[in-house]
Amino acid sequence: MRDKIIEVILGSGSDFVSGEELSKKLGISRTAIWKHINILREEGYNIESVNKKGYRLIGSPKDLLNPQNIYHNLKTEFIGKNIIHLESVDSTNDYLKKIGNDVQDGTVVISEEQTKGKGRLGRNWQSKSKEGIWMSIILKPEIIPYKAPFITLIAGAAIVKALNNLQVPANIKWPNDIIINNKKVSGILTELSAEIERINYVVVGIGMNVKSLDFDKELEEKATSLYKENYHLSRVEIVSQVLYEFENLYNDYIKNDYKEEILKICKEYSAILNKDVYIIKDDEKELVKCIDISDNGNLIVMDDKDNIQEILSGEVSIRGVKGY
Ligand code: BTX
Repeated sequence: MRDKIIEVILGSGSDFVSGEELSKKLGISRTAIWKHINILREEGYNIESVNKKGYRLIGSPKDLLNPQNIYHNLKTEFIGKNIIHLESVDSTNDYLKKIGNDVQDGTVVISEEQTKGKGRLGRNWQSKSKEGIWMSIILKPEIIPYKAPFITLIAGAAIVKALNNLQVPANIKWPNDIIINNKKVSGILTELSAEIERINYVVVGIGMNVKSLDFDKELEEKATSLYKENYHLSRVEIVSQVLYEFENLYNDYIKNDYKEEILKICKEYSAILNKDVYIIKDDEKELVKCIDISDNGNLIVMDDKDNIQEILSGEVSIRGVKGY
């Protein structure tokens, strides 16, 4: 939609385009136009607006996720030292997996758009152009493969920590969703390439809705974005903070086998601990109470007969009793 707004404004050269005209041409309300114009301004477009005349484009953008902008802000040692920035790709995870053996540890791929963004269990991840952060990190840790799923928890802890540092009250819905106001703002997809005893690489995919104001119908109820929740943050700032927090927690785990801080964050910012949720596996749905997260990162729950179960990430979905 914002591309279309720019197209119409650019097309009128130095003439103003009224809000009414834009609204008619694009089939959305004047309030929606005004919101999109504000986002374009935060992206660096200099758009003049004059009462009773409308809008006119004066200057072009600076808030892009290009590597130079990110390197400038980044305080990490190895993660994000090599960034590949794409305009469009099927999936940043798939892209990185194709070049996985040839790129350095900590390489990050960021795309403005994904045409086949993936969630877990073959699900789809909506990734519209410039609306969010769609990125993947490749890691080459010398650990045994069964320790890799914990990296999803590290990513979740890093994202909530970064967002809370930026004054966004985000929580983790174990194992891989980040939510605000009970709606999903971010998701993590970890994929592994390994042999029996050793890991070739792990790809951690992070999707975060930043500017999206409109979601496809089936997502409207359960998805949100930072802008929709009135947190107007720059994508460059978020990427830098998430990578920084991720590297610290990841080094704790890989170099020092230290998990306490990660588990502490996962518990403190959990959206489901001490709550009743449905555990969904295949076609079965069971109501349980979430009690704890184990040292291995598994979810400990109690069923209606007071039996304690340990749930492994990767095999189930979780639904809140009230809504998402
Ligand atoms: P998930 O399986 O937990 O969530 C997928 C579900 O979330 C979908 O079935 C849909 O209901 C909902 N959904 C789809 N798109 C969005 C969205 N934009 N916002 C909120 N909810 C949505 C979560 O999987 C893991 C997502 C990882 C995405 C990143 S993006 C970079 C990397 N590349 C890639 O292909 N995937 C990862």
